[in-house]
Amino acid sequence: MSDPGPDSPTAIAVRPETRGLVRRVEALGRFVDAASPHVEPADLTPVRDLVGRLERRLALSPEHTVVALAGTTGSGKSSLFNALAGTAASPVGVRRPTTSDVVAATPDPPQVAELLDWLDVSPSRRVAGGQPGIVLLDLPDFDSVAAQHRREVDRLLRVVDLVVWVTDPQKYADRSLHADYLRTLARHAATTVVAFNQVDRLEAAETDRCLIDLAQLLADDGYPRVPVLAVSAITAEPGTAALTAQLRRTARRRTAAILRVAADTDAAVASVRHLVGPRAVDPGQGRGLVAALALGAEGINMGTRFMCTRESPIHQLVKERIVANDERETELIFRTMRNTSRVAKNTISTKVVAMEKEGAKFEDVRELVAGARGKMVYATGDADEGIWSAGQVQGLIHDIPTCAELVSRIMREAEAIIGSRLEAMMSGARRQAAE
Ligand SMILES: Nc1nc2c(ncn2[C@@H]2O[C@H](COP(=O)(O)OP(=O)(O)OP(=O)(O)O)[C@@H](O)[C@H]2O)c(=O)[nH]1
Ligand SMILES: [Mg+2]
Repeated sequence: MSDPGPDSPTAIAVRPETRGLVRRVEALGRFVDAASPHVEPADLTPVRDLVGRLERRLALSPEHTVVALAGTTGSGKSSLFNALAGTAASPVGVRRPTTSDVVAATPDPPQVAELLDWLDVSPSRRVAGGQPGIVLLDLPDFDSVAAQHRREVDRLLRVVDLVVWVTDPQKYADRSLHADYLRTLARHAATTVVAFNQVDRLEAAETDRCLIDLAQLLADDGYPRVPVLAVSAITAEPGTAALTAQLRRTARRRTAAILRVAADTDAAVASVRHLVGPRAVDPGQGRGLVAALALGAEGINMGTRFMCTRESPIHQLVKERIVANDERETELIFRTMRNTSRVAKNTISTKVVAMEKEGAKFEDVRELVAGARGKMVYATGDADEGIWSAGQVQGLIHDIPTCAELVSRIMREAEAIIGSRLEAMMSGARRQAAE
């Protein structure tokens, strides 16, 4: 379970949960290499390209978040860009479409020059401005009369970390926005924000009605919990405060790039799954079930394993952390209180154990172990925010499948063990007895 070496293209000084992700992307690359002699090249090209892109993104300053302002022409992307960046770098126009080449704002463009080169932002269109940790992009419109605009938008939407869809009172139900973009990108819901712009043109009651309508459309598109922020790029009230705060939070968490890569990796794995035949026995899972049945149990406990499934409602980063952790990364807390509990090892659990050794009573650690703090781990994805549960089985967890895939895999493995390995042992024993 070692980090990639310093010469690896994915050698990045990042948080522990990213290790698992780096390994998954690298494994996907190895799969593509191994499969290429046996498969139509065209079947693998999209995944090969994706692996290259994901490795590059992880290597290029994943601590920065690339945020794209995207939307229909005239929704106010450039106006918002200027307001958020504190510049007038992106011309705002009355003749549509106005923006034809992407413009980028970040407080210190030379610091992220490589990232901007990779994004193919022309050096003459990089300006200083905006939030630390954010690379803000003003995109052309996707509904343009200029086909090149749409190609440019589609190219950038594949590589950015977070998309702010900018819409307005007239076009928020636009068919192309919902059918061509939002619905097809729903796997990136966790890294999507919607800015309902130009609310200065509406009465408060009208704004509320539109927001309810828009939230329903977004839920139908697969975005039931996406933040929808009412903003105005040109008037002080409500201004862009809500969007600025949202981007600040995004920059502070520094997780959008990781979440984005994780979602693309899941999609890539799903796209090549049909190329793989039934799997041989996976260490642990089917085996664990057979062993438990042999010992007299009626089933197996699958707490940590189900936490690490696609449907599990905990934060994607906690799932990535479980994949990255090995079996040694748990800890027993409350031993001294005769109420032992096994939890994921993190800064808090280590502190609690150290305090217990010094004779701490429950009162002394109460604040550290509070359930409310633990819940925050699952909500924010910050594995060090509190105490959270994980079993040693995490050492055997290497993926984030759907529950259906997981259960059928375990059953398949268990049946293979019982049907071939154990069955073969039986007949061997019977043969011996007959001799
Ligand atoms: N009232 C009002 N007008 C706005 C707002 N935001 C933008 N506008 C106006 O809407 C028009 C279009 O704004 P742009 O910022 O150029 O829109 P865009 O989305 O960048 O357009 P393209 O570059 O063509 O895709 C301009 O006339 C802006 O002044 C807003 O919040 N309120
Ligand atoms: Mg524009």
